[in-house]
Amino acid sequence: MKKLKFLLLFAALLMNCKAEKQTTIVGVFVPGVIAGSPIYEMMAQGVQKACAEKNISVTVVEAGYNQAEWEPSLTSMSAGGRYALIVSSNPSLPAIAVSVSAKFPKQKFLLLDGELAGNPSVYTLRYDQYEQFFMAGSIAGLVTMECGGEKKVGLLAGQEYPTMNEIILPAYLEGTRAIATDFNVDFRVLGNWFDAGKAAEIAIDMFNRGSYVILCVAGGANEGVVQTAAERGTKVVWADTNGYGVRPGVVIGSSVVHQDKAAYEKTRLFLEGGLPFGEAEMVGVKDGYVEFIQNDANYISAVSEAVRTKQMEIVEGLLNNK
Ligand code: RBF
Repeated sequence: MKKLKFLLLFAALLMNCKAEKQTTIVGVFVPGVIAGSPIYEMMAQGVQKACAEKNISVTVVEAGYNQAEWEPSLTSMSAGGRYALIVSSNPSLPAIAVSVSAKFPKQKFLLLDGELAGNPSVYTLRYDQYEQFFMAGSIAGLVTMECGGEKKVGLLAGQEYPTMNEIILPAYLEGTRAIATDFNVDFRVLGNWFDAGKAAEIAIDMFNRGSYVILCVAGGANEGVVQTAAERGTKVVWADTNGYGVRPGVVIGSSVVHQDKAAYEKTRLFLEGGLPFGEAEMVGVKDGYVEFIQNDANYISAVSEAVRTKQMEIVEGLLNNK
């Protein structure tokens, strides 16, 4: 009898283990920290929403700002074989995932805001950031022209990376030149995604050297630029999420990507068995994933009607493929 009880207990334990192994878990790998970086916050929200609908648990791993630790951290996350899918975001992730994938080919990755085609373990979705930052440039140009300032706008980047140098900066410049052909961009690099104090110092210098508007793409450090602009009576263009509420009257543009929607839809597609691994997609304004937010009360009160009308024409031009 004692032996039977022991056997039953052992069998129950085994079944329990098996049940646990079969549970699907989705992992979110944050290359940085969520706080202050809405692009990561949107990713986590979208994945959580899709998984909640299917009763699937999600584990969020924040890998921190030391980029040398990202690959070892993603490797150990993959090595456990625990996650049916790992979701991450930023243009440096595809290369890291490829090298992890060589060691753990069964691990599947959904990578947002990055691009890689042809790896059977990786699906990527990026946004048309030419459109996103062209609209950021046009609003910066329009607001600068209206205040009668020098034809110069600022861009503060967390760091330099190919998408920044080859798409974001050129698109921003082109956007200003759609307003006046002799605009220039004062481009600065912070060197990290968190130091708001240093960002504020750089912003003071940029405003002193004639920029009236700064676009900030520096994650948690953006707050330093906003603070400086609020003190100086100058302006900020916000990227990725709706930033008008960050400092009403100071933020005069929000050029966003709907990464929450993309993360939700693609995670759901994965859970339904339909995510096309090996493919790389790009979505833009016409698809509804890139948008310049115009219907916000803080935009309407911060920006004149004349400027808003011109900006609307530019946005419509992109929608009509002009
Ligand atoms: N954007 C953020 O908002 N926060 C970050 O911590 C952050 N880290 C990044 C790290 C690397 C290596 C790269 C290439 C980009 C990073 N970005 C970050 C930028 C992000 O991918 C995107 O380009 C911008 O948010 C503009 O949409």
